[in-house]
Amino acid sequence: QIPTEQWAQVLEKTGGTVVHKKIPVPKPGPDEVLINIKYSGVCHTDLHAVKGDWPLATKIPLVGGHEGAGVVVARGELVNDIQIGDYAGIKWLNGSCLSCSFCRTANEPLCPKPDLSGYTVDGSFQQYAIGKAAHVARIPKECDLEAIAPILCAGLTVYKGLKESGARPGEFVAIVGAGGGLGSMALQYARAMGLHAIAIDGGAEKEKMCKELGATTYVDFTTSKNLVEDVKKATPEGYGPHAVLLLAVTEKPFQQASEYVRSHGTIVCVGLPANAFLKAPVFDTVTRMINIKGSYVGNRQDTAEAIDFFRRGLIKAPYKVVGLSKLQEVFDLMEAGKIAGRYVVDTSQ
Ligand code: 8ID
Ligand code: ZN
Repeated sequence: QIPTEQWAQVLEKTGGTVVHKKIPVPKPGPDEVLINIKYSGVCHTDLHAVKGDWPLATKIPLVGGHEGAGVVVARGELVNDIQIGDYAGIKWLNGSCLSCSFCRTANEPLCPKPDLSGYTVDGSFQQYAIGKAAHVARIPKECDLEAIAPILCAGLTVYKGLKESGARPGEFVAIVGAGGGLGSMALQYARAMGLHAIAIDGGAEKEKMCKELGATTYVDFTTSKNLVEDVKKATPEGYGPHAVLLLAVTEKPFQQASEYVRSHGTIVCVGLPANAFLKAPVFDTVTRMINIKGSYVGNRQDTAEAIDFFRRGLIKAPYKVVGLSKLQEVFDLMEAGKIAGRYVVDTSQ
């Protein structure tokens, strides 16, 4: 009962718009599963893929999307640890070689030969998507597929970023871009992990959402007269947050974070603004012992842990559902910075 044709959103030209059209349903290879995608989150990475603003080419034509939640409908002959009818998710890392020294040490996202969903292989903006069985997210049956979709990239990525920050319960973390998709998830994971979160973003709608999600303070980067002071003031003794999670899609906050991070604190870069560079004063970095690092999605264990926080009811970030046919409108809102939280597309519409 798997159809031969399906609806998908297809990018036919880098820098163009996506087209809602019918394409063939793919067939899984021996080590792959075919997932009937019910819902997919829309990540800013999908917009980077459309615009082609990263130093890494996408496949063309491309079906984007890497937060796809659905039901396994077919599997290759080598797959035996996931059953037809199981819930599963397509995440950014669609597959990796599993034999290099990165894969062997649970650093699969660093594999030099990765398959990236919705980037180098077709992703979840279609009704039937393929994933390597080793990598598809295992989703417990009690989870709601609509609500869990954004966990598959946004949730996983910020959970890993918070772990990489080394921040411990009771400490302070600044979330830069807190009103966006990753940011709204970061506020919920931070709270669940016992951290105090300082939210930084712009506008009243995002302020309201951030406070509802558990931020102790909101700093509006569009109106603050002195952002560095405002962030430091929000921490005990004014020494600044122990960690900074940079999720914004502009360069400026990446240059600014070293000015307010606490001495011996850690700046974790996650957002991927085009053509951006990091800059920090060497003197302060040395004498204040500042750590600056990157964090890139998460491995299979991080995925399982991030999903389990959700399963336990600890992660409730707002999202809006629209039909897959409306994807271009979601991209337009995202480009304008007008999305508080996440959009999820319903592939049946
Ligand atoms: O593994 C990774 N490292 C990873 C995984 C997933 C996504 C990285 N990303 C990258 C995306 O490619 C993108 O570059 O993280 C970035 C954020 O993705 P998103 O959360 O999906 O984007 P969004 O929903 O548009 O949110 C961005 C927020 O940043 C705010 C915006 O207002 C928006 O709410 N923002 C900006 I743009 N400039 C800001 C500033 N100067 C700012 N917030 C505070 N200060
Ligand atoms: Zn993503």
